[in-house]
Amino acid sequence: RPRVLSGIQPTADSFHLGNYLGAVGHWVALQDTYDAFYCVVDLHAITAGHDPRMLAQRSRVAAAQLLAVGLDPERCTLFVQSQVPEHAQLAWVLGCITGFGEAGRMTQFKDKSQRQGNERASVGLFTYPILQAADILLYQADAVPVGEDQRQHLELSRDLAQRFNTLFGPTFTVPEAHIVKDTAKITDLQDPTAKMSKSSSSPAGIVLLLEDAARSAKKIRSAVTDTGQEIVFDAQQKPGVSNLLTIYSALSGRSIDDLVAAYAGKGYGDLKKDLGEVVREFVAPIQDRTRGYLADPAQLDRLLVTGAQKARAVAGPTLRAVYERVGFFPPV
Ligand code: AQP
Repeated sequence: RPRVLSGIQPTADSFHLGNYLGAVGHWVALQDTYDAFYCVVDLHAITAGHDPRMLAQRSRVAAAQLLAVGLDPERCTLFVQSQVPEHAQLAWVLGCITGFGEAGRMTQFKDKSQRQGNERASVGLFTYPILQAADILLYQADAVPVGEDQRQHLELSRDLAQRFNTLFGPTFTVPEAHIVKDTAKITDLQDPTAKMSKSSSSPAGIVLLLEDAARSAKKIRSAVTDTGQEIVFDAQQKPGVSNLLTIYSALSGRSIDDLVAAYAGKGYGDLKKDLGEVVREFVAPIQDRTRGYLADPAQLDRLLVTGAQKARAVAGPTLRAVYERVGFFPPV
């Protein structure tokens, strides 16, 4: 079976709808057709400053949400990145074949370092995409399901795989991005041209899976919509309404055309009110199940250790091959 890998950062107390619709929702579907590896990338989560008292619990909450949305440890390998040391080990090697200028062209680094103030941005934030390449290449992933914001990082992973293979001999599968166009960029409710984002959206711009659904409904009611009154899908001219239609369609399974027809002659208020209800129905069972997994943290931690062991069984041989090719002693 072809292999898939993806990861999510435990940088907040909940995933948001962009994370779910752009990536995590697809992970669930891909479990059946791929040999699937999914990780909570806590090494990535310390690149922009973090609270050590919160990190382990956030990783647990992230894993619980992944299980709650439908990842099944019998059908996929779910683990926490820091429990698989091969990620950091391979990242070092890949960093040594990455150009400084090449890494400096990553737009996410430019945006985030600018927001933090260039002097304060860490070297870890700079090398983040190299660690991401290691995450992917260790598992010989064929496909990587991510949102549109990760496209450039995926290109770097492909370049590094090809470069390593050329320099040291065939070692890595060259991965493809798996980006589902319709939901690849869910936008901020308050700024519908920007992506919905944990770090840059205001609380009013972002709908969290684990927040009170009444709060989500309120945010949706206050979402910035466009001039005019007609409910039509036009991402250029009407990004606000189009974003709401995208979310509505993805969560309800109804097509955009069907929704546009159903709301003909109705106003933005109707659409927003109904979407609030759709979100409520969608998140209620996820919240219940997440609470269920978090009620037994020891069991959750055991499940993640088993996942890390399964992951290491694949990552270990890749790292061993890399060590041999570059001339290191074998890992012990
Ligand atoms: N708005 C989005 N639309 C579609 N997909 C999105 N993803 C993130 N935002 C959107 C996808 O979610 C996955 C997990 O990404 P991550 O752990 O890197 O999360 P993130 O990037 O920290 O999430 P944010 O909210 O975008 O935070 P910032 O802005 O801090 O980086 C990825 O596949 C991502 O594409």
